[in-house]
Amino acid sequence: MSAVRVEREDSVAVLIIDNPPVNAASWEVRNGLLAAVQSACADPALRALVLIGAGRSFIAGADIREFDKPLRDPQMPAVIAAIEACDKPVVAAIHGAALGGGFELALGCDARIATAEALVGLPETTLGIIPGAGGTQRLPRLVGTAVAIEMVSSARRVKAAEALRLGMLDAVVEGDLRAAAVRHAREMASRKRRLRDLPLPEERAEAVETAAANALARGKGRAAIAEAVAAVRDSARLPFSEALAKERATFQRLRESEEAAALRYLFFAEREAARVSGLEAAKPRPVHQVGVVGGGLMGSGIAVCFLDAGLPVTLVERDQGALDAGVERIRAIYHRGLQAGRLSQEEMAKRVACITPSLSLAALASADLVIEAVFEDMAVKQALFRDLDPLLKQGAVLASNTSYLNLDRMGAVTKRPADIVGLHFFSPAQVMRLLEIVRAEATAPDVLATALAMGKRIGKVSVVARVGEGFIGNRIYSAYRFQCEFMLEEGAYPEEVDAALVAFGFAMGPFAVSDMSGLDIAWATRKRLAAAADAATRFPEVLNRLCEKGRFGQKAGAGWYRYAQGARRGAVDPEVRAIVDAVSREKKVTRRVFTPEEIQHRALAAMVNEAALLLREKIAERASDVDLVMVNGYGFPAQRGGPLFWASRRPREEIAAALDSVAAASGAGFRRGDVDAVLDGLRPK
Ligand code: 3H9
Repeated sequence: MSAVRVEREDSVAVLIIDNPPVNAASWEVRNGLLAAVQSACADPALRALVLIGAGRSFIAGADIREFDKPLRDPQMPAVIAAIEACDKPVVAAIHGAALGGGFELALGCDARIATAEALVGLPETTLGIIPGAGGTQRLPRLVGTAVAIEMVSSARRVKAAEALRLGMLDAVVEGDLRAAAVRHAREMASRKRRLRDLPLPEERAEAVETAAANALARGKGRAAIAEAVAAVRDSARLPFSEALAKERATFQRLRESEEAAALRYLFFAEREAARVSGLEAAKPRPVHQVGVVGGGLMGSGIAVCFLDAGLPVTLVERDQGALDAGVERIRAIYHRGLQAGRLSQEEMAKRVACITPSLSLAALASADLVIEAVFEDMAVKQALFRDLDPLLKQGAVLASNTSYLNLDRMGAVTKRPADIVGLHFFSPAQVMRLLEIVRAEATAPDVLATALAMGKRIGKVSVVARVGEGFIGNRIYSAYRFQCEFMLEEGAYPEEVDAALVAFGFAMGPFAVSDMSGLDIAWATRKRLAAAADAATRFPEVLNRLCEKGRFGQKAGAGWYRYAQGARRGAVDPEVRAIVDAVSREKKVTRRVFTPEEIQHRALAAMVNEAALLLREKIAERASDVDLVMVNGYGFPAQRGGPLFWASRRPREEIAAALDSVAAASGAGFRRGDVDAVLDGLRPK
């Protein structure tokens, strides 16, 4: 079947784009559109055209799967040129998504009308590219340069009501979109309204400068943002055709970049992660009410995730003080949103009204999903599960937010181990995109399916892991941390390691992160692990020495760095250097200088090796799941695609050499993963 078919309504041709599931603008779509537009334009019996999508959207954008190879003609700009050359008005009828090339096609039409639930926007920068079919030139002619800069650089998806207010749409309609579009097309008679012919709206130069400066500050280090800002600004600096050609050339250049390849990989990795083996026939259980036990930082953030998705939340705490503090934390989160203009007073009141605070676990009797976010201790969690078991209704899903502990042991104290699942949120839960869903031995398929459906509903990137110390993320992060600390013993200093990893693209280095989260937690975990480990396993030493001196990080005013009262940025501390030097001496290591590149390769190779082990142990299902976890939960730079994607783009010998150094530093207990086999699966064919 053709991707574009034409139906006639008297003198109006309706071009229906039909390329399930989201009408991506593949070659078939572009080719079909071009032929249909040209033929309708040449038909003297026709007076106007309507473009509309079949299924659930208009056009979700270019077909990203085509981006790894040179694009085949006709391209979207040729389709738009044909629409502009046609002397009959063309109306875009938008429902669902009109994003990227889809919205650019709509901008190439003479009018845009949409349903109230439609979403429009130019999200290209999230894929490391800029719009390539005139979006950066036509959008400013409707909304002004400042707003266009904000939209293109933030990749924001705009709801119909706002799009109408801003002038991106001509009308928002209730009821039958197609009928309304045909009517609109008829009413246009033969009037054309090409956006390329419109002047840019008047605006203050200052507003444009501010928008550009904000966009560049937020998009620091991301090539696509700077290019997108420059392209939008060209709309005021260059003749239309020249700016259009320049935009296209930039789009093509960026499309071929490593950064764009990495971001495309992550786009598909997110969708792939939802396909979990063994769930083919599983149907999620309905969830209408959620319970959260524990109103601390984590619990309150988790509650906000569900409140934001329109689900009522019962929040349970042990005593009135803690309960009040939990509710207050939720209010504070919303208050910050209110101040930043992210939500209205009315919306805030509505969400807060959906919280039911309670001091009794019995208040969770009607909840469909209960998540515990209490102290990270097996005995505490088991006691809670024991108490909850007889109170929850049959079929309720009981989730733990544990980040390390063995979920099988938690489930074992209940009569409903099949209903137990891990929902590991990252702090702050309402902000971080990652959700590690942990599948215990006994977790029922429909319980796992429920967790995945919930993850999607609250807008998280969900990745399923099996039970194992630290699941996917914390286990890899811990291997990385160990390696960074081994490098200290061999000659590096914390600030050198941090600087090298920030230069790689991490927002913060591992030691700055450790100071922020607190060294005492890692210390306790290591003591527990060391007690169970064999003699061959090597543990780094410096952290222990710091903790023995009470240097627990920022909260203590000292950790890997020294902190002035209330400061969040630490200063290099000679005492830390002295401790590091002393540990090297005790271990009889001759200290040597590390280059930033060597630090990066060692630290990342440790991640890669641990990932290969996780895949062998089947704790992670696929390589791209691991990359998703590290990018969305641990600050790994998205433009590098994740540790495994990054390594798959480096020379084999380089990775092998880095792995040898990791092995040498890690001692006799080191286990090597099948790194090459894993990377082979990711290397470009
Ligand atoms: C662009 O347009 C550049 C231009 O400027 C260049 C000049 C023309 N391509 O997300 P879902 C697949 S760049 C190929 O689960 P939802 C997706 O992989 C593009 N495939 O559904 C999945 O496949 P599968 C700018 C695509 O309802 C299936 O469709 N546009 C594309 O949760 C369902 O997807 C964007 O960045 C695509 N463009 O969300 C928008 N899009 O079933 C990207 C989706 O095999 N898309 N697929 O796993 C989205 O944001 C969401 O898909 C959307 C629907 C909101 C539309």
